[in-house]
Amino acid sequence: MELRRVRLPLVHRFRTSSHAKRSLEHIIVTLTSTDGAVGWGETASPSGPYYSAETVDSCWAVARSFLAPLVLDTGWEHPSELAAVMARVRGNHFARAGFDTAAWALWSQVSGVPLAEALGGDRARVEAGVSLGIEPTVDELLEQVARRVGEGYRRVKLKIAPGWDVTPVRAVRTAFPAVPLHVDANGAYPVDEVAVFRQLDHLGLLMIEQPYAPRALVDHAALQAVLETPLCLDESIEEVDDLVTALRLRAGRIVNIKVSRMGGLTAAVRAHDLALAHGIPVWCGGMHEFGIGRAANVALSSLPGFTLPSDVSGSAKYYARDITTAPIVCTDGWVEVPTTAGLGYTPDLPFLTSQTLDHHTTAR
Ligand code: OSB
Ligand code: MG
Repeated sequence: MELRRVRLPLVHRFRTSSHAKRSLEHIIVTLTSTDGAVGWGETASPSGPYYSAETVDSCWAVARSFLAPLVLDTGWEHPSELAAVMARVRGNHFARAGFDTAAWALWSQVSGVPLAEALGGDRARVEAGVSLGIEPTVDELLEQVARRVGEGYRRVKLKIAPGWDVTPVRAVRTAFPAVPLHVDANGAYPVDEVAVFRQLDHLGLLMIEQPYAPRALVDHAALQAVLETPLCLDESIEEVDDLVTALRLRAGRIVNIKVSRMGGLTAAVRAHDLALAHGIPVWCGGMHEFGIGRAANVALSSLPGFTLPSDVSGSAKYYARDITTAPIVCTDGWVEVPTTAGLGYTPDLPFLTSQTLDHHTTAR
């Protein structure tokens, strides 16, 4: 097992309600079986604890001290068995996701089936949306939207925050009346804020993502009851059990499923299955993944319940050069699902090595 801390510069600064970033550091997990088969996974935690409690340092520490020995000492036939053992570690979903995705990549490689098929996917290509950060001015935001719509992206998501909401969103809606549009607050609003959402309710949005703090499920349910626009939960859904609670409370009508936030593909597929059984549409969210995590997101998005465009933009939206030999490419708003065994993308080892800040190897 190898763990690498890898840094890539972002082509464009990305600001959310909580913070801004210019480069990202993710952990790349490699699992090599005794007969030489290889599976790659990605832990895509942000550096700081603003999206969730995890950080790249916490992931690195938990991966080295707890997950690496646990994974290496576990014999497994199917990745879901490994996920069940890793669940002994509470929380730390981003850290677990790197190992879980590497196990799925290894398993699909050894089984000779594409990862998407191994997960239950049945689409040849997936619809891509794009997530746009908070810009210094409305004009700069309009430029970003024009550029991405021009590239063919099939849905645009705008980050909002108190003080940057109705005005920029209305400006985008006016300039692009037909573009499927949604907003994401990353939980930045106090639970007594309703007026802003009533105004956004008139702008023909596909959804309003995570208006309130993650645990405020009762408040999300109260807001959903007075809005036409569906609420979408992101940060609130870390466990499949959180989805059970949210469904029972009617806290939202759409779910963003993230591989990282759920702790891997195993849990992401379970959340998908539960949402599908309840008639709740889902889409795949992103954490600005490098090529390895991005490939896992594409595979997941091919499952039947992913009926809304996912945040699976091409690598070029974030990185001048990705860590895979071929970047993920979005053409006219679609990303092809690989048909070869395993992940379908190969790491570019020399480039990966050149971007690696720290490296840890363990073997049994
Ligand atoms: O809320 O979806 C989010 C990025 C970092 C943290 C949280 C979020 C995001 C994104 C980026 O919106 C989506 C992507 O990877 O393209
Ligand atoms: Mg979100």
